[in-house]
Amino acid sequence: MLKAKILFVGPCESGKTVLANFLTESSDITEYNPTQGVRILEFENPNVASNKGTGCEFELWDCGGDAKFESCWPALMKDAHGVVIVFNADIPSHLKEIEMWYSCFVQQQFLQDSQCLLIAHHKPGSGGDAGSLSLCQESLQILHDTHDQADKAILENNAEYIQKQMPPLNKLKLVHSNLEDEPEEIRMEFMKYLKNIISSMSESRDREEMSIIT
Ligand SMILES: Nc1nc2c(ncn2[C@@H]2O[C@H](COP(=O)(O)OP(=O)(O)OP(=O)(O)O)[C@@H](O)[C@H]2O)c(=O)[nH]1
Ligand SMILES: [Mg+2]
Repeated sequence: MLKAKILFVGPCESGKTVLANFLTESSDITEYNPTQGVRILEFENPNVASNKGTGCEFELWDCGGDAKFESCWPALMKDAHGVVIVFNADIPSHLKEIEMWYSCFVQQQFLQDSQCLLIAHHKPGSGGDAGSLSLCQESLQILHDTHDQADKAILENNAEYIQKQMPPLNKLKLVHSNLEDEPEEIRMEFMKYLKNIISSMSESRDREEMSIIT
């Protein structure tokens, strides 16, 4: 039985816990309760199997986004098979932060880009409330200060554009999640991602077996 460890990382309050609960059918949306360190959710999916047809188990590590947990990161990263970076597409500063998460959790761990998935999570009402408004004003100020094209795009909340402008992030798969309007879309995308992870794990296990007998 293959067992895959998948991390959910990204900025605070981006929706990691909500998404992790939704994808593992663990619990419904509640009021914000910052994840302290990590929560490990175990699940099996009958639709994802190895190339020999055996079942797979998953551990979804829902990591706290607060930088105060940085000292725990090495333990979280250890032996991870996949990294999902969740950010709130309506918060301009999140688009910049994803570079840091990618660098620490993917590049420095020598994971392949195919092992990483970017999720632009859309919360209902996000973008129109007072908090987002002040964030937009903040980035408007940055825009005035720097006249930078990238900041302009951040301000326009154009996740695709910004991703394309930020190599090496432009090689990553970017998907959108909107649990209110299109909940099945993200479930399907996540399933595809898990299947890819399992098939590369199966292949590397096969190679290992071959190398032993040859
Ligand atoms: N209704 C609704 N609320 C959401 C959704 N996504 C996030 N929220 C709200 O935003 C809050 C923060 O989301 P979390 O998933 O806890 O954020 P997080 O990324 O796990 O944050 P940390 O654990 O601090 O890193 C939630 O408690 C919800 O109140 C959504 O899709 N629908
Ligand atoms: Mg959380």
